[in-house]
Amino acid sequence: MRLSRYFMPILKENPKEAEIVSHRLMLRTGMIRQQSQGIYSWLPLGKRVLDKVNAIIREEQNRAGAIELSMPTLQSAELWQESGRYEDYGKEMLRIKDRQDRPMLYGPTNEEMITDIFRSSVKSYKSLPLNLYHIQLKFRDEIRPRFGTMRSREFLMKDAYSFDLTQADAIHSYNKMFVAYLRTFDRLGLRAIPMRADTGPIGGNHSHEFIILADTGESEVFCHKSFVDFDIPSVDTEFDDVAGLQKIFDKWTSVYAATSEMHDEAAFGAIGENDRLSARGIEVGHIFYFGTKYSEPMGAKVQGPDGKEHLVHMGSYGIGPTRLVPAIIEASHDDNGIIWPASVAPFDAVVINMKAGDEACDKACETLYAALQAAGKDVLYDDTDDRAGTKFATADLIGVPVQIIAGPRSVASGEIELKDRQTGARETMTIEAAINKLTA
Ligand code: P5A
Repeated sequence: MRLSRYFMPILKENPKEAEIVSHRLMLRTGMIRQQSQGIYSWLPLGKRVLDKVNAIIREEQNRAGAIELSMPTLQSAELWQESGRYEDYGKEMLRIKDRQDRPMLYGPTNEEMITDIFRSSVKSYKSLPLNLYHIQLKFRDEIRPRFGTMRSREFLMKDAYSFDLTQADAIHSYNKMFVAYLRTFDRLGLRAIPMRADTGPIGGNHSHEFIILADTGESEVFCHKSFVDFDIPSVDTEFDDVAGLQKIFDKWTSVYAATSEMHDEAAFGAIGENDRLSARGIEVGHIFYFGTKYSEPMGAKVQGPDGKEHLVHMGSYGIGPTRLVPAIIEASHDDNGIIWPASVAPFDAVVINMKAGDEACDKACETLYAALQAAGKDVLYDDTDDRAGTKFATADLIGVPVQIIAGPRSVASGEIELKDRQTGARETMTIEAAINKLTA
């Protein structure tokens, strides 16, 4: 992508309305734009990051055996009247009428809709286990939307829904998502701690929130420090291995970790003083097992091996991609801007032409740009006629992991400079060596 043709509306000043660093940086880099309270557009730079986050979520959901579909944002109130949640959900639900005066709503979650899809076509235990998910916009009319897309009214959610014949099978489905979440957050460069959590309007009594520790987090959390050393399940994890997954779950829940709603002061106090961590955190995921809470009122049953009808046991599993993007920034930035983990960086590298219009600089940059693109890399080419200082500041601000700096002096001797955004380390090398290094 040539910066001269791109749409990346960088702000020179720090936006006043932004209270936390991620919100400030997302506005300054032109990743997002507020359209009305708690409702955001994702501009091209932000959209690139969001897509990369979603791709990782999707890969790990698929690996765990979940199957992607797509459900609408608008739902009929009827389904929610069936489950009994239409009244219960309160003011957070945006209620709308269509032209025939039929009550509709903008979905805050999809338990009812997926249960309806399930009951309409699954009749036998032989189709189980089943886990269906989508990545779709939700709307919750939060009293206090704030911190940009961290807590917005319209937001993206990956929501998965599992269906099983028995409670034991449903726990295995829960453990699959638990493990998939550990892997997902790790690949996003985050250390997420699963914590016993309250279930609120979703329901059930077996639930974990996945929390990223951050001073700006909205939740108050309490846990044992040892989480930092726990191993992330490997890519070869066998998701059908019931005992194996249970072992991972048991390990990750073997020490104290709870959100404030579930906090047990006595259990926490029993931990040695040096091992106690009382901190703030950002909830990036939340998983629930709620048994037959929806299958019962909505009549979602399958025929079991005994020939009898059984209500299915369900769970639901959420991740907030539009919250994850600011959470990653909270965890990874410095005074100059964002430091993206390579896995979600909007571009793998930025080529900085220090003197656009200079024949040798242009030629060196075009060579680098073409070679890296041909190797499948996402490259931003700063071919604008801005001053070099502005270009460096922009490159640092948007946090692309590798900067390739081509100035007249180095290019004259066939060389460029590579700068690592995270460490600040610089290396001078030939253009060819740089291409080899970055495409290896
Ligand atoms: C689980 C999937 C649910 O809604 N039903 C389907 C269950 N869970 S939840 O905890 O309420 O939400 C799941 C995740 O969505 C993100 N999230 C938000 N992100 C941004 N702005 C919001 N207002 C918001 N509300 C929820 C969180 O990451 C949460 O863990």
